[in-house]
Amino acid sequence: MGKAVLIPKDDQEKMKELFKINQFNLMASDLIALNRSLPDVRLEGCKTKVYPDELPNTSVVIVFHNEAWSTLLRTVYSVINRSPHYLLSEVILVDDASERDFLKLTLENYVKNLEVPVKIIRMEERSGLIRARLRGAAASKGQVITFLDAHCECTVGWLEPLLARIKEDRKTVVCPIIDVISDDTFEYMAGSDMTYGGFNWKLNFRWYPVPQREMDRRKGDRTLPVRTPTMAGGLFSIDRNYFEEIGTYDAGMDIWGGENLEMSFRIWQCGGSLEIVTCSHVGHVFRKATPYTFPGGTGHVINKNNRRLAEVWMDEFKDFFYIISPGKQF
Ligand code: LR7
Ligand code: MN
Repeated sequence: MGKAVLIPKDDQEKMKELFKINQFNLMASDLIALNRSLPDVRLEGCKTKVYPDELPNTSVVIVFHNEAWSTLLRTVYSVINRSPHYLLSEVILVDDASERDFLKLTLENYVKNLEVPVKIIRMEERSGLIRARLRGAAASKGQVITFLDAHCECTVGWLEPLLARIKEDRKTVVCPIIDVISDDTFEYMAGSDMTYGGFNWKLNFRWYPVPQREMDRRKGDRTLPVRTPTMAGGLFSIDRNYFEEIGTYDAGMDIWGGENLEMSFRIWQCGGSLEIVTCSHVGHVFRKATPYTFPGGTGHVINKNNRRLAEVWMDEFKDFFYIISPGKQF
């Protein structure tokens, strides 16, 4: 039921060692069932909503680099066990040149036995999450593409409200509420429907309180989707054709960072809108540090991605970015 795992005193040294591998408590994660149960954290008004039978189906694309076995498989199980199968076209795992043995043949053999087709695609070299997602999207067949990080857990009823909103308006790109899975105990904690996405002038994604005007527009009904300026980036569904119409991602972005705001600005500036569908809840393991290497250096990679974002979508507002991050011009 998403309860915290507490590690006995005697194992704490070992636990700390294992923490370094993924920057989360791997020992705790490995102790939890791959198909653990979770509480239903939805607003009461969401539990009785009825969605159309004829919803578009989706491919779920999950990219990973050196992900842990238990978090990756728990993500996959939560998708398979909590989605109506007629709405799931397939799950696509894109391996961004991981170096861990268990993610090779062992993984391939394991997913063959799952109830939904799971396809594994391997990047020839480390490409970063943006190009890995593009590869997954290109190989997918569903009418909608749903992206998830490799350490998520979908809760009951997560998928239908996302697909129903896209059916209503194919240019609406939708995110679930992102619940928090503790990096320390793997406890599942409901996220808030009162925060949405913004950014600061360093071009970092930030959460902000949903403004009153957005509450008024929904006449106070918190079960209705929230229009959000930006998204965190890892968890969203988009109509395949609309994704292609707006030019997909910027394939020139490397490794990690920037693509979340880039996609947000792209959507709003290409006739679409971005929403948080508050009846859909998906958990994510939030980490305090990054576990992997950034070829070329962390700062350099993120700055390069952010400059591309600023130059392409921000017109004269890019100056605010360059003022606050001096010395980062081309
Ligand atoms: O080189 C890489 N190759 C990869 O395949 C680096 C990462 N990845 C994979 C990785 O294994 C993971 O599955 O990409 C996915 C995202 O990487 P994380 O988990 O390190 O990212 P994050 O959760 O710290 O960061 C958020 O911002 C990123 C900016 O590039 C991405 O948009 C992430 O998807 C995004 N995660 C979320 O939105 C979850 C909520 C976090 C918040 C706020
Ligand atoms: Mn993540």
